[in-house]
Amino acid sequence: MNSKLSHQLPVRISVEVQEALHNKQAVVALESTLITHGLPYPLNVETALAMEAGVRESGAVPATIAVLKGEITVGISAADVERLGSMESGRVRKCSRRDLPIAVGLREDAATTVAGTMIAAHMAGIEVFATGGIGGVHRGAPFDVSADLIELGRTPVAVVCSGAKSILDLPLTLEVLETQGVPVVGLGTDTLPAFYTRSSGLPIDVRVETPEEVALIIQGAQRLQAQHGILITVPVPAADELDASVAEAAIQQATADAATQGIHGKAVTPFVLGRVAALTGGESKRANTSLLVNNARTGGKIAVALKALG
Ligand code: PSU
Ligand code: MN
Repeated sequence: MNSKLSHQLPVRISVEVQEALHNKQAVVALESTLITHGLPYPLNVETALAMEAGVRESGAVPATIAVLKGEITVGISAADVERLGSMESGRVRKCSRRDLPIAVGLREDAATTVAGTMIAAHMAGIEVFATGGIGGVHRGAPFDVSADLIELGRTPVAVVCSGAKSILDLPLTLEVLETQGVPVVGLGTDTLPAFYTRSSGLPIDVRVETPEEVALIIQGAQRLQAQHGILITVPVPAADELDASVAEAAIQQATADAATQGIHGKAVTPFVLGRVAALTGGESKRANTSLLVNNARTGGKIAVALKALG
């Protein structure tokens, strides 16, 4: 039922996504680490499916990406979203660039991060990808730089997100994006959104007001044959924003807990996300799901506008 991208690449594209790409329809990639490591079950599955519906509302086709039995799969089924989402997160490999050969080689079921999803989206010919927050430079551990930032510097996909959680060092994260040559665009904002809250107060490269203007910037990169990504930031809808002091207190507590418990490497982000969710309860979940669905819808509008430019 799925068809292979080529005889060489271990990439499968669903029939719906293949047809959309073939017919030059707008397609939006969605990641799977937020399903396996970012949100608790069953909220993760509900949110992933609501994001797919959000992309469709804007007239685009969603392509949720994961590794299934060692094949990078672009456009996984709702049954696979449910299966991955209900697995214990410790049992699913979180795949950034360096993890993909392991998951593919050992024929694993695995989730793709922002970096992993960008790689797969680009292989499939998808130009726009929507998610919640990207990885960045960790607070107090400036050598822990997410591979997401490096991938943005080397893979031409536009990533729609609500900035990054302030579990990260946001000023250093912006510095690395600059070094990597990644434009940071604000759709309706002139500062970097801080995930739960609409603004970090940190200025970014440009503010635009419409998906059409974002599409023009993506087209600009394509005309330049740029080999890097673009970060499109969209603040959480105002009604669902978390109180900044509540978010900050939870983040400080969660970061301190990670340090005392000796959590490091790729386990840091999932640990801190889980602690923050536990400490802030329902409010953070509402902000989180609201911005995810809003970003999916916005990604759909941008992808449609990009196709309209021809
Ligand atoms: N930030 C969030 N939610 C998430 C992630 C980040 O608010 O689910 C996930 C994304 O998949 C991202 C990854 O690519 O964590 C970054 O992990 P690391 O810091 O290990 O690079
Ligand atoms: Mn990290």
